[in-house]
Amino acid sequence: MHDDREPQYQFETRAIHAGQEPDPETGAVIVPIYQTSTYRQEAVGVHKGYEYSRTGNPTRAALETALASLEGGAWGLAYASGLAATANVMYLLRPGDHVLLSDDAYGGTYRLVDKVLQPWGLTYTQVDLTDPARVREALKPETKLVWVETPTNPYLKIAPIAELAEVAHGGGARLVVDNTFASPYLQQPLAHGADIVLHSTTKYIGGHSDVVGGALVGNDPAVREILAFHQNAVGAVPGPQDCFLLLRGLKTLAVRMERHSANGRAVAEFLRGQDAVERVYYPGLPDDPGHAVAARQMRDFAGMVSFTARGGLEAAKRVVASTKLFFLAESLGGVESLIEHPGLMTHASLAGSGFEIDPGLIRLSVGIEHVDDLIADLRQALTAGVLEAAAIRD
Ligand code: P1T
Repeated sequence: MHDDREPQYQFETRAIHAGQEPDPETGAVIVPIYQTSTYRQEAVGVHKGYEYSRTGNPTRAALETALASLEGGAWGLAYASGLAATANVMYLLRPGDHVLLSDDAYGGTYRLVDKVLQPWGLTYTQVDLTDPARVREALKPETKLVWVETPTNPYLKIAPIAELAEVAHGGGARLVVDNTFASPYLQQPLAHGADIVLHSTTKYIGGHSDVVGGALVGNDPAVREILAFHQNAVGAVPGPQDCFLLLRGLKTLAVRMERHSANGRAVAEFLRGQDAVERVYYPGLPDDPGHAVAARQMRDFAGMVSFTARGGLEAAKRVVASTKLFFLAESLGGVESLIEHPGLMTHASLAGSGFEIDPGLIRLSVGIEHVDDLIADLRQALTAGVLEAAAIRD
């Protein structure tokens, strides 16, 4: 739970200290990896607060406290993946309930709702969540959740969190904000009225592409009680080694996000000046449609940049195969730069949904390498990719 001693400290300090007191037994300054499945009891029910590691583990508890502190929430819960966290929220729903989902949502979130929960009795509507009026129109009496990513994956659209919270609450629904693309350093949705914040901690929070994890943070103790019950009852919990890696990642989150944001902006500006590029999506560009709202609710704009290559699918496939520093890979938010083709990779599950991704779209996760090297890599890949595609067409 949230540690009342921490709020006086700034984000950077809490990232290093919240929930991470030196080990009382040994003085170790880093929270140990409590690699244990169970805990000895003095007598039945007499113990030090831990019974079994699915229910609770001290390394996980430290991570949960730190995440709650960084999102400004009263509680945090950690999961084995972002989708495990998503599923855990969905267990709040019952057959017949309705969810409003972004028209631009992570493919795996869409797949869970469409392929797993819909057959089980959930209904959903996809809507442009950047426009609160559209959301108000789409609300039904049985709408229980409004599920928003901001920035969205992969078009980096920006939804106004405070306005959406008002609309959702007016309709008797909860607002869940997937904050994966911003990180708690850049955006804290609870402060704008969100009920639950979700993270794929696999991404910026872990920051080093070496762990898969998820998290939920909120304020309402009644919601925590149900979700913690689900966390234990369903069992998709992270192991202590993964929690250790996430705590380690958290300590440098602030400085990493500063560099991701600076590099992301420089890459977006570079791309915008290229003939081989048709359109750039980056909320940090002053003329981006989401810029004004993003500037209001985010500290900076992170390192995710999407763009369409001139020449459509063929050009995009060649560009993503031509970078050397940007690895062609799914996922995002690590220190190393990645490039991918959302239509064929991360969002392939949208095929047939009516919300398919533009086949010319390329998504970058701009890392924290030197920005000159990153731009040089993109320059050569664009030249190679778009020329090759043009040669094939001619
Ligand atoms: O991969 P997992 O930790 O289960 O998280 C799922 C998830 C949830 N929300 C958002 C916004 C995400 O981007 C993801 C995972 N996304 C990718 C793997 C990707 O490359 O987009």
